[in-house]
Amino acid sequence: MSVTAGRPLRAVSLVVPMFNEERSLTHFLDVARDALGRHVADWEVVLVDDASTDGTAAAAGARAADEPRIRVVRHERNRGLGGALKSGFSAASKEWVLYSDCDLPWDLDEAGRVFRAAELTGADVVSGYRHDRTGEGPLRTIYSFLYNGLVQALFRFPIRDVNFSCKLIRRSFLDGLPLESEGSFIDAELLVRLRNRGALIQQVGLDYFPRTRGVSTLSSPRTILRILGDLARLAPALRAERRRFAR
Ligand SMILES: Nc1nc2c(ncn2[C@@H]2O[C@H](COP(=O)(O)OP(=O)(O)OP(=O)(O)O)[C@@H](O)[C@H]2O)c(=O)[nH]1
Ligand SMILES: [Mg+2]
Repeated sequence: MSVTAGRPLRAVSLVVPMFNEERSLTHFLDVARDALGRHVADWEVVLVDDASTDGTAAAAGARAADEPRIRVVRHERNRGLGGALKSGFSAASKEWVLYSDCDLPWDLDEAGRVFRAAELTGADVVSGYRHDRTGEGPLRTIYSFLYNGLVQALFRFPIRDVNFSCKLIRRSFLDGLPLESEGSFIDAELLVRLRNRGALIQQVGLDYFPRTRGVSTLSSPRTILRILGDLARLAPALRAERRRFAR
């Protein structure tokens, strides 16, 4: 692959948070292996099983036994999306970390475009956004719109789709990055802290496919309340951090 700026991404860790994904996992890994094989020279998949209660652990273990590039990190108790991502980031060993969900909300073959955006622009972070998110249903579309607006206003940050699970991050920016959220505020905290530290962030539009396998677990009122709690708790520190790094 030749590029006009930067250099082709050579090594990528794909980090995948999972809770009760036995019905999605096999298909996800088949798609991921093909896509990564096409677009990067050196890859691994880090599956984070957040104390699933179905057959996820067994299915993940079986695939890892067959394919040394697939690794499994297991939590003894359910921590939430933030807890899982932090474990996955710590376990990831490659130069770039791509985070995505197990229910394939975007075609992983599009990772080629995501990698290319980093190569062309020299970005440290590429964050995907949904061209059209109305497939989530009207209520969640409204929640997403309000949440994105809140994060944009509070942190003066023109990010289009905070919670979409397509984020490519240069590993050196993750090393030593303090991340506190254990729940779904992690996406906002992660992006804001990276921006505060001067990471160059590019955004790439993607087609969005609502879940077709397994059950939805992150759209509950409990998840939303946890996001708002973390937002209230962490916003002052995140805003102060921005001013500190700007000096
Ligand atoms: N670590 C962790 N991950 C979870 C938890 N619940 C869901 N996930 C994972 O987070 C990703 C997104 O979860 P989804 O249930 O698809 O949430 P969503 O994308 O907001 O909603 P739908 O796509 O409509 O189901 C998937 O890979 C899940 O397996 C959890 O309690 N802990
Ligand atoms: Mg989903």
